[in-house]
Amino acid sequence: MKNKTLIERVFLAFTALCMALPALASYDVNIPPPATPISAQIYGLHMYILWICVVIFVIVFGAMFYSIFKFRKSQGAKADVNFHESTLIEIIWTVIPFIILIAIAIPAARTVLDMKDASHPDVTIKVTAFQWGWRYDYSADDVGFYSYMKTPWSQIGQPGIEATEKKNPDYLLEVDNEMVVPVNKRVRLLVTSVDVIHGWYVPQLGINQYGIPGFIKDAWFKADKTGVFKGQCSQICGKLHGYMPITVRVVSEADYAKWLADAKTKWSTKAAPAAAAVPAEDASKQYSLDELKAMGEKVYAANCAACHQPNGKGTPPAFPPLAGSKIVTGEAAKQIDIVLNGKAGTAMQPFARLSNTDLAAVITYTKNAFGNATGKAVQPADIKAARR
Ligand code: HEC
Ligand SMILES: [Cu+2]
Repeated sequence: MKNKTLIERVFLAFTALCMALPALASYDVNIPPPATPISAQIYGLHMYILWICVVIFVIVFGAMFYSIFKFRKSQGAKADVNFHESTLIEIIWTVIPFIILIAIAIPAARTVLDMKDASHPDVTIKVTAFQWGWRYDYSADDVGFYSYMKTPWSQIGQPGIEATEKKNPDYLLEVDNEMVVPVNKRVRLLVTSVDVIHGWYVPQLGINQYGIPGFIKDAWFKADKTGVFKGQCSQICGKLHGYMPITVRVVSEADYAKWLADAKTKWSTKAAPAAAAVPAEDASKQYSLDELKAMGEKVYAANCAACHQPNGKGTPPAFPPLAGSKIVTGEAAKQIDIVLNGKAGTAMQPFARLSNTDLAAVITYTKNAFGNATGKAVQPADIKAARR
């Protein structure tokens, strides 16, 4: 390195940069293409202000480098021009930035006002954030459902547990139940939270709205093309903040009607919540302890491990361990009650949406895993009997 000339060094740096470029190729440089008039406005503002910055940059740095180069000491330049306390210059450098700021403030204010005008919605969806997922309520249609990340832990891994599966293309951005909305309709979101502050953020729809416990904030969008738009929680909301993705599917009006009809059969909020979502199954079937344990392990990994951990040790005090838990090792009725109905005011939500078989399996699994050796099984019929 010692005897390299400046040219050689520049050449080396340039070569190294070129070699790094292919790694960058999979990243987009700009913000994603807008899908709503508001996000188009935001995109336009972003480009407009970027160009203002570019012009300022070129002028300021141009003048600076020109001066440094042209009037350098070795060329005999002397710092003998004094414009200290020049009224003219002070007026110029106050007025020009003032004009630039006004030129930015006017379109920015217009966009903010448009963003906040959630009036005359065609569809209203209540968005409830929680640790860690989302609930979408289409209240006018009596439809409500949860939306969770679908990426399995086997692709993510855990501290001390290696990921065993290859990552999907939509790794960490895939959800089980998408928010579905019709194209070219005004969709109003009422965003809130039941625990800590979350952020419902879908860049292409131009929305980044806090969900704040005890408050309802609104936001709106009108997608002008069909497609799938993805986002994530934008507020650091705790341990699994990175695992609460958002997917919005914009479909034609006909497809929306079809989806809504189907959603009403699956996720009606009019029917008793426990009875609403139970998948078809034979609840009178008897399983062996081993069958239940094997099925339950999968149900546990998909639904419970995020909070109670794959090893059942939880993360106390937020999430209690199931290993050695009195409720888990004790009589089945109490345990069925908390898993089926949840515990109000805590992150332990009702799991009534799972089938009787899945619930029997996961309860049996936790009774016989993590060192809990009860040897006891719970059958689907027990769950069915316990449903309110
Ligand atoms: C979003 C986080 C979360 C998920 C997912 C979750 N739990 Fe819980 N669970 C909790 C919290 C928090 C509590 C403590 C509630 C309380 O304060 O009593 C709890 C408590 C429990 C208890 C009582 C434990 C005790 O000793 O008090 C059982 C049993 C239980 N959960 C089972 C399950 C099962 C089975 C699943 C999966 C079907 C599951 N949980 C999924 C958060 C969760
Ligand atoms: Cu969050």
